[in-house]
Amino acid sequence: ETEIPEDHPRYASLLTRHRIEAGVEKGITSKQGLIAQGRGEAFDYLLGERTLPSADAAERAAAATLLRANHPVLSVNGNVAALAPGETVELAEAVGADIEVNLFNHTDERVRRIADHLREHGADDVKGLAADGDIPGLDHARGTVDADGIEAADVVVVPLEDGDRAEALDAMGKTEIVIDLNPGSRSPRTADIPIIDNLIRAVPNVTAHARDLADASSAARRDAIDSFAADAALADAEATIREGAFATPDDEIPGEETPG
Ligand code: PTJ
Repeated sequence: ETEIPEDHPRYASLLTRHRIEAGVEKGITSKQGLIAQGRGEAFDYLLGERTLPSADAAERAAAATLLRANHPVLSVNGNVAALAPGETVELAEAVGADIEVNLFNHTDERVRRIADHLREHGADDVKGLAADGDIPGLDHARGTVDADGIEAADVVVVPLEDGDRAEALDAMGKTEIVIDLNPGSRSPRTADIPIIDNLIRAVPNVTAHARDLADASSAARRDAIDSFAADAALADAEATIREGAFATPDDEIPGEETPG
């Protein structure tokens, strides 16, 4: 194993890759997850590998929405488990949410491994193993959830979700918070609160906002939700990509160098 020097310009990106690779080796992340990560990285590069102010506003709105929810659930797949297991557990604790393993390429074996991995990172109860509920409109493999988990939830956080499931969850009337680096993807476009940011930065920032808002007035929590506009946030991320993609060295975006 090569140690990545912390001052390497692409330190965060290389660390992220290493975590995904380790996830595949442990049987937590699917091989498709490697491809998904590559796609995400390309968008992160174009966004400047930072949390846009519009994404920060989405993260604050997400925190307020989770605090207000009766039954919030954080959905975890193979990429989330590899990239941010401890951070996901912390967010669940900060907002009083359930954690449910819900996979695109479902195997019982991987659900169990991810649940174990989350418990190793401090989760005490992990849902997704009962598989006694469903999302109407999806075939069995894609639509299986826990009856007392995602099926019963009023607010769901679905990071890196596929478009069909995002739409089916929306049709069930759930308030959806989607974390996805691609502002053109169907899932964030379906979401009530699209967070166009890297999962690695987004999850801890939602937790930080939740801790801040937990001590704030109910008016402050309401304002975090009311002042957020999903369409404007998506448009801002898209404009940032279009304008910043091939910026001149004068307004160079961070993380310009290629790995190696
Ligand atoms: O573990 P499973 O079986 O549930 O599978 C999970 C993946 C992610 C492999 C599966 O859902 C999948 O194939 O997803 P897609 O269709 O490739 O979509 C992944 C989306 O997440 C893309 O829009 C990427 O831009 C985005 N993405 C990838 N990595 C990150 C990300 N968004 C935020 N943070 C990331 N680190």
